[in-house]
Amino acid sequence: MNITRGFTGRPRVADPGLPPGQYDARDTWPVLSAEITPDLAPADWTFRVDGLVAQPRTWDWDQAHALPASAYEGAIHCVTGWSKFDVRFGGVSLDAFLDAVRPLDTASHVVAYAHTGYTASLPLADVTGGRAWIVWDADGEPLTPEHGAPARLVVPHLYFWKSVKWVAGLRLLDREEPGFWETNGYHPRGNPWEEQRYSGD
Ligand SMILES: Nc1nc2c(c(=O)[nH]1)N[C@H]1C(S)=C(S)[C@@H](COP(=O)(O)O)O[C@H]1N2
Ligand SMILES: [Mo]
Repeated sequence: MNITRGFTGRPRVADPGLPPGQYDARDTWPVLSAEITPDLAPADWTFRVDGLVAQPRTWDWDQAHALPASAYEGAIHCVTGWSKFDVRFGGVSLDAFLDAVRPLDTASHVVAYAHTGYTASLPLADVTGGRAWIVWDADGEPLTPEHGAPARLVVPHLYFWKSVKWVAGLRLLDREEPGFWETNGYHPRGNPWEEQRYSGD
């Protein structure tokens, strides 16, 4: 007799992929937005990189899509506790944009900002070296508006509040300039593996 087991997914206990204090959101993808979801068409989307760079630049939708395609497949971790595994985000590596503007040696931090005004602060080193993306697809489909369409930042090795939806640009700075959640007591870096949730963690 054949016994068909239900799909059980990944183990619930002591999952090495799960950072401390996180749980597996499984098939759900919660939406966390401080703003009203904007109605932002690809034709209205632009992405600018400026501040401490040799050559500030703005890309439109077609120009951004002309850069080499790059994908991230793996987990994301929200500071409220959920983690989501095996998400595939398609877009362009942030390195492609940064290489074009040539960051100055004095640049140490970035503020990533949205077309809606939301901001997040990150060390520059966390968005270089193939660890950050501007993405427009999730699991092979265009991002939905509530998840950041037409394009969002994804910095999966940090808590997901750094991954600005409806992303409009990055400003390179020589100091940390706290963004929306960092101003409200959250950690300047936000490494989930070290459980850097709040300032001082
Ligand atoms: N513009 C914008 N980006 C944002 C947020 C936000 O409120 N506004 N929330 C952040 C937080 S706290 C998380 S966990 C993720 C949530 O992304 P999701 O709604 O696609 O799951 O987006 C991040 N990026
Ligand atoms: Mo979050």
